[in-house]
Amino acid sequence: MTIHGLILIFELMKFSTQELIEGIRSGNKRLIAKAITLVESKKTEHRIQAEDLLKQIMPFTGKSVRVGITGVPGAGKSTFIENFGRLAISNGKKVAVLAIDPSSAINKGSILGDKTRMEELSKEENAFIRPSPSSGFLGGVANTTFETMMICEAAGYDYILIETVGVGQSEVLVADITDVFLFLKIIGGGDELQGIKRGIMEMVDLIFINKVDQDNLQKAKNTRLELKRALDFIPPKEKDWKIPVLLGSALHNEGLGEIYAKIDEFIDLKKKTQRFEEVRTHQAEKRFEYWVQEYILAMMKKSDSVEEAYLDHKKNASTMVSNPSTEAKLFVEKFLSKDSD
Ligand SMILES: Nc1nc2c(ncn2[C@@H]2O[C@H](COP(=O)(O)OP(=O)(O)OP(=O)(O)O)[C@@H](O)[C@H]2O)c(=O)[nH]1
Ligand SMILES: [Mg+2]
Repeated sequence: MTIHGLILIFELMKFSTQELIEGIRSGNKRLIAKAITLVESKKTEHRIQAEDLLKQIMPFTGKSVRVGITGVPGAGKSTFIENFGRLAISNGKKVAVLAIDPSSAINKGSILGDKTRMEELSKEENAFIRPSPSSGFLGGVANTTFETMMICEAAGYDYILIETVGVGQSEVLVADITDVFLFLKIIGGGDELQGIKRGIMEMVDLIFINKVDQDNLQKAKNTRLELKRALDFIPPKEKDWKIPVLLGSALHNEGLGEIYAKIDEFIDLKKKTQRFEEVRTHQAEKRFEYWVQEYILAMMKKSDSVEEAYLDHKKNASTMVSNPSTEAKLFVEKFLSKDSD
């Protein structure tokens, strides 16, 4: 075991589940951070404690507004979160900031710490920022972020702001754990570069064109017009909600009040139409289904012969000896079909 691993175990052993829960409930940031470290750990004994802790805090979760924020690198997501977070705090709210970074799972090391510095926000008593990268596989990253979010909710945070970091799957993962999905766009750069693919547009609830000032106001308005035209071809995600395209500057604190009001309006609408609960239920079911598959596979692979067969079938699929779906079916049927027992 590495020194870091030993320190982690020692650090976590110092706190009982009950102490951590009391710490979370009383808003003790040090203990909140410890609890998050616990749910992030992959060690079996930590996992057992984490699951016990999560079970006990579940009744206190669910009351926050979960906001996902996406946009190309440099679009201003962190700057937006810093100033939006401060605005929410000035309105009497508590704000937690998390990041989801599937690329750190793939490349291991991550520069997430740098990317989520948010100096002003971090000084606020009513803000909690968790920059630590999640490691593991793609679904696991989203799961860790979800469990971290549960801890923040039990600690009484009203807004959970989740920044997508890295490219690829992060939008889908964030959309699957949030209530409102905000897309930060910058002028120019071309639609392809800005990831305005249909897939992303279908997930978006609000668009903020960032870095708008007097010099580029006209260009920003043109961009808005183009976006609105593009949106006309996208089937509406929520009935009665026309995706707002707002202009402003995250850095200079312009337009953030409008976004704040729009998020409120959107959440109100979703609650009124029962969509709020409906979507959260669907998200939870999807997570459950995902984990059923993960655990079945993990349990099965505990047997050497199954692991061996798994690798054989996987190889047939990866070397294109056979169709991947066929190989998966053959593998599962070998061990789970009725005649195998
Ligand atoms: N002029 C101007 N600059 C901005 C604005 N918002 C952000 N920036 C600048 O744009 C740069 C990138 O901002 P970040 O907030 O780090 O962007 P990000 O989207 O979080 O970037 P990644 O985390 O790397 O994906 C920084 O230098 C910001 O100061 C704005 O409204 N106007
Ligand atoms: Mg950032």
